[in-house]
Amino acid sequence: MSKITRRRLVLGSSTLGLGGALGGLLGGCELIENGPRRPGLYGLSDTLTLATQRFLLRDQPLVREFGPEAISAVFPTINTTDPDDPAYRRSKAAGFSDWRLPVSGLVERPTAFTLAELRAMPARTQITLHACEQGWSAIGGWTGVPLSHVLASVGLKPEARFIVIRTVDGWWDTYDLFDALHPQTILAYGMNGRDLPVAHGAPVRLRVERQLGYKSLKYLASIEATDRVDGLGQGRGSMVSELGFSWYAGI
Ligand SMILES: Nc1nc2c(c(=O)[nH]1)N[C@H]1C(S)=C(S)[C@@H](COP(=O)(O)O)O[C@H]1N2
Ligand SMILES: [Mo]
Repeated sequence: MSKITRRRLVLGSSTLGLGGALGGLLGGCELIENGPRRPGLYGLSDTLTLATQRFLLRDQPLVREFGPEAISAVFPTINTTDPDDPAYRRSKAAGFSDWRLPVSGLVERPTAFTLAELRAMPARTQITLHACEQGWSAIGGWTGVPLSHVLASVGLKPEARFIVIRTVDGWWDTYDLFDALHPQTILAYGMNGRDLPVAHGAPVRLRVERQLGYKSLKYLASIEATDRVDGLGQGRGSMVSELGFSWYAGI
């Protein structure tokens, strides 16, 4: 697993360099091989931004973690705060005991995990700064299982390059393995020492700490490993990219 990961990182960063920039200039604007695209100058600037960030962060440094005293008294909730979905409402009423998270696609052993199974996996707690593109930020403590652990437990196939995540409220986003396997990328079921509240994405949300808040999807419905994302939707890599946001929202 770690060998494959290293090879991918090297591959990823070399294709992202000059080749990516030139490709962008020539109008190809492919952010990563088989990855999302945006046309024209946006595509070019996406490519340069990602290439720069990936170079600077090539050793996968952790984002800053705070002590418990730094936790914000109020952590805003925005957009969906209680999904209006019959199956979700039923599951919520049952304390999410019937909830399942299918992990499928390019994996050896597709598995639908229960909340109890995720909780039984090695846990990580991190107190981090959440920055929303809408101009607010807050510090919260998140507990969950690293996505890398979940993917290792189902056996990510060598041809997998991206992780597609879909949510109960119809959001979807994609992550390349560089971000998906980052140690602070976790499937969080706890917040500030308690169960993750419904308003913050219960029973399980994603935390992708090195990107803006909109990449940290709430109300996870499924996880899928793929070798390309340029064929999904409009090829922009996520629901919010189709509304004009950048696929890569590194901070
Ligand atoms: N499924 C889903 N995930 C989501 C959203 C959403 O509306 N639905 N909003 C995003 C945005 S823009 C932000 S800033 C954070 C907000 O998380 P919070 O409500 O816990 O503060 O969740 C992100 N993930
Ligand atoms: Mo946000």
